[in-house]
Amino acid sequence: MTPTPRQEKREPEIVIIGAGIAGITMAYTLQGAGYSRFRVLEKGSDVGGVWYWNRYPGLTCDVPSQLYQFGFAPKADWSSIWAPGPEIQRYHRDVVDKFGLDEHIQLNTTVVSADFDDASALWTVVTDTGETILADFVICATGVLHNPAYPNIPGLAEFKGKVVHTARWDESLDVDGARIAVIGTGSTGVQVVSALQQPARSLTHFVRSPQWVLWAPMHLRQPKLVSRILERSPGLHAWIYAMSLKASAVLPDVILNDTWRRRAVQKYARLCLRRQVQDRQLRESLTPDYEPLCKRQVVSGTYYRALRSANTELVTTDIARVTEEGIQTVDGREFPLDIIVLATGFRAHDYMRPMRITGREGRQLDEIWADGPRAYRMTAIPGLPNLFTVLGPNSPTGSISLQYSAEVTSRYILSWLDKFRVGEISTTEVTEEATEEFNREVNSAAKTTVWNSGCNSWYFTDSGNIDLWPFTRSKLTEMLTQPNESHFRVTRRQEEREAAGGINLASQRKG
Ligand code: N01
Repeated sequence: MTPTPRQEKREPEIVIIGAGIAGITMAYTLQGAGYSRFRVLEKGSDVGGVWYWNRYPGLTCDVPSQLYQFGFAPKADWSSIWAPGPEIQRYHRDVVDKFGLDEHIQLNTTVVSADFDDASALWTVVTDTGETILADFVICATGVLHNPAYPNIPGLAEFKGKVVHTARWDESLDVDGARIAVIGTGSTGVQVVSALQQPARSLTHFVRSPQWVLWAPMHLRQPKLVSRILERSPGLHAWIYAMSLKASAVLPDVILNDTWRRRAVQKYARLCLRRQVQDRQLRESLTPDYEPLCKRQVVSGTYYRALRSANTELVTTDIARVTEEGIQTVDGREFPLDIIVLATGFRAHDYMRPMRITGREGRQLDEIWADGPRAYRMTAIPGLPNLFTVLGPNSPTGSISLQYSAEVTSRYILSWLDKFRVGEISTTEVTEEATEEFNREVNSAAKTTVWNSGCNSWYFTDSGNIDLWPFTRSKLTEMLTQPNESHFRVTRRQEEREAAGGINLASQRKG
């Protein structure tokens, strides 16, 4: 037998950043594997991530709730087939309570920086509360749709009324009888227009690029009988969840392959517009100049109806400026307003920003990502040892269940942590070559997807890459089942210890 160097066995200190879908999943996975030395730092005053931050009127999940839930925490009694935002937010809180994860979660805590020390192989995480935490591993679960994008429209700051971004909704805002403008027509814009049309005195929807909108009965309730049956039969519930996941494989298929299935969905999108908008001029204004499914598909049962209402106007002329009184378009038209709602989306590729991350040999994340975000299999970044992301770059937003993806990624990260726990490794860092190869494969596969069929969308990074998962769910599972050590630079603990001359692992509280 080859003698192995003496290695210390101990549980790693872990910091998870973010308590949304990804952070909760990671925390649940660690707890289930018997880890206890982990902390989840969350900048919001509750868990839930996007479901905590987004509270705009009309917020609904356009993915059926029996699918949009954690595999480890099935909820039998969703109120609706497509549950409203507040119910989904409550679900995340309930999951945290149910599994006793709260003791690990520190709310109202923004991470300012994370620095890796080469000598000790430890991360130093600094928060805005003045705390300094030493950790063996940092797991960034900071989400994709996290930083709101504010448009650069001249005069916006001078507007005398109220300006609100949908991702930072002001719950004290009185919309009843107000003259409201909504800018933007993604999934959010369409939902908020549908919700504000009735209470508003007038509603003007400013649309720069119209979207295809698939009709679905979004207000359909989940029958009480179904809830009771699912509650009493967990086995059946688990089976239905598994079947729903399996059936959702149709989505990547439609995205990746130009088959009759894709064409059928596209035909349905065109039919929805033709059937619901009889007015020829309005229909023309609402007709996108790109293929259905090119952007993140919008689903709504009420948007076209809201636009047909007497108090609502669609404006596709470009906005010239915002004045003190309202919006002026480039043709000189003035729209007097009380409220401007910015449904202008997110800086989707900012991920962990604005926190400052410094990796091996002082390498900054901004430097590593100078040409846009890139990771190995959504989770590892060259230059950043012992740091992983859950729902990081190339996550399958819009094609595969995010919860499923977070669960698979968390288990993958756990495999690395286990290697640390048993003393097999001290640090692990993905190689530049493996990351490059993965990204080459992604970029090549993304070229032939429907996302690349001729539209602009938040899927594209500034360098023109599509920051999504252009493969199937089985490929995702396969890539994240077992770490491939040949894709990583691994160091052993004894070597590190000797280099550092011994380290003290205690978390420190400053001030
Ligand atoms: O943001 P978006 P979103 N002047 O980026 C327009 C998820 N989501 O918040 O296309 C005028 O899609 C911009 O116009 P254009 C889902 O993944 C899920 O709606 O750039 N307009 C566009 O119309 C979704 O994809 C649910 O020409 C400006 C809009 O703003 C993602 O969130 C619900 C502008 C932005 O659309 C983001 O959706 C809601 C300007 N200066 C959201 N700047 C579920 O139900 C931007 N726009 C699960």
